[in-house]
Amino acid sequence: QQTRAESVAVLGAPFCRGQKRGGVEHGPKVIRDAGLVERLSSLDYSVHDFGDLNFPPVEKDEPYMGVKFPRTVGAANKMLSGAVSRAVGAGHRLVLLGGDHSLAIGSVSGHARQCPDLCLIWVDAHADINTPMCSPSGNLHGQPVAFMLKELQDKMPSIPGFSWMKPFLSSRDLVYVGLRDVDRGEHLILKNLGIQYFTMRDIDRLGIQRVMEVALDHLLGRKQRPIHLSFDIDAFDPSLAPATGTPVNGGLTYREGIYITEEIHNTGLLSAIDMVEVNPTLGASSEAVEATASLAVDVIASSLGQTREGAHASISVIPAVK
Ligand code: 6HN
Ligand code: MN
Ligand code: MN
Ligand code: MN
Repeated sequence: QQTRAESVAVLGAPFCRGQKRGGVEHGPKVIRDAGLVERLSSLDYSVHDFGDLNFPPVEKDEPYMGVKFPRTVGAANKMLSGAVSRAVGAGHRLVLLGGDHSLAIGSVSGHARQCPDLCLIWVDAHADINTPMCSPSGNLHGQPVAFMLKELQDKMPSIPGFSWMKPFLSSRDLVYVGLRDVDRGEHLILKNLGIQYFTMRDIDRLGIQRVMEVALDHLLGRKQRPIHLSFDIDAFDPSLAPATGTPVNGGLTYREGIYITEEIHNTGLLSAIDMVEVNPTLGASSEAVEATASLAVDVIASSLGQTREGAHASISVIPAVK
C-alpha cells in the first residue's frame, strides 16, 4: 500500500426542509465534532473543509401538489449541485454532510455534471423513490431518486424550484442496500423499472458478502466508472444509530455497514459520499447522539480506506532497538 496523495473535500449542508423534524440541520456540526477531519487526515488524505453552505430562506413556500417546501428544497439543491460540481471538478473526493436526504438531488446531480457515467449506491432503510403523486408524506427526502431517474421523467410533474435540473440517471445504474420500509408506489416503481435492490431480508438470506459482490458486479461488471455512495444513517439498526428522523427496526449491524463501505473502497472507484439524516436533537441522550455521529465518521473513514486489518503506509522498517 502506498501513501495517498489524494484530496478530500468536506462540505456541510445544514438543511432540514426535505422533512418535517427540526434538528437534522445540525448534522454537519456533530459529525465534524466526532472527529471527521482528523480521521481522514490520519488516512493520509489532504482534507479541504469547505465549511457549511449558507442556504437563503425562501419566502411564502406553499406546498405544491402535496410536496412540502418545494422552492426551498429546489433552491438549496441548486446551490449544492454547483458546489459539488466545483469540488469534484477541482479533483477532490467529495464528502457531503447532511442534512436530510433530499440533498442527494443536488449532490448526485452536481457529481454527474463532472462524471456523467457515474453509478449510485443507495444505502438506506427507505427507497426514497416516491414521486409527488405517490408520496404518502409529501416530504422531499422520500423522493430524491425520482427526480434523478430518466425512466420516471413522464411521471414527474414540474415542481416549482426544480426547473434547473433534468433527470440524468438510468435505473440500471442504481443499486439499493438495506431496504426494509418501502411504500406501495415505491415498490411498484422498483419492480417496474427492474431496479437492483437488496433488502434486509436479502442480506439475511445471502449474507452481506454475496450482496456486495452481486451489487458491484451489476454496476461495474460491464464498465468501471465512478461511484456515488449515498448513505442514510437510518440504514443501520436504531440501536446503533438512534439519532435519526425515520428509524426502522431490523437494520444493518455495525459489521455489515462497515463491510459495505470496505468493499466500495476496494473498487478504487469511490468518488463522492453523502452522509445524511443524522439528527442530534432526536437522540435520547448525548451518548446516543455521539454514538450516531461517531458511526457516521466510521462509515466515511471506511469508505475512504480505513481498514479493520490495519495498514503501515508510512513505515517500511520495523523499528530497531535503540
Ligand atoms: N429518508 N417513505 C417515507 C416517505 O415519507 O416518503 C419515508 C422517507 C424517509 C426518507 O429516510 O431519507
Ligand atoms: Mn435547530
Ligand atoms: Mn431512510
Ligand atoms: Mn434516505
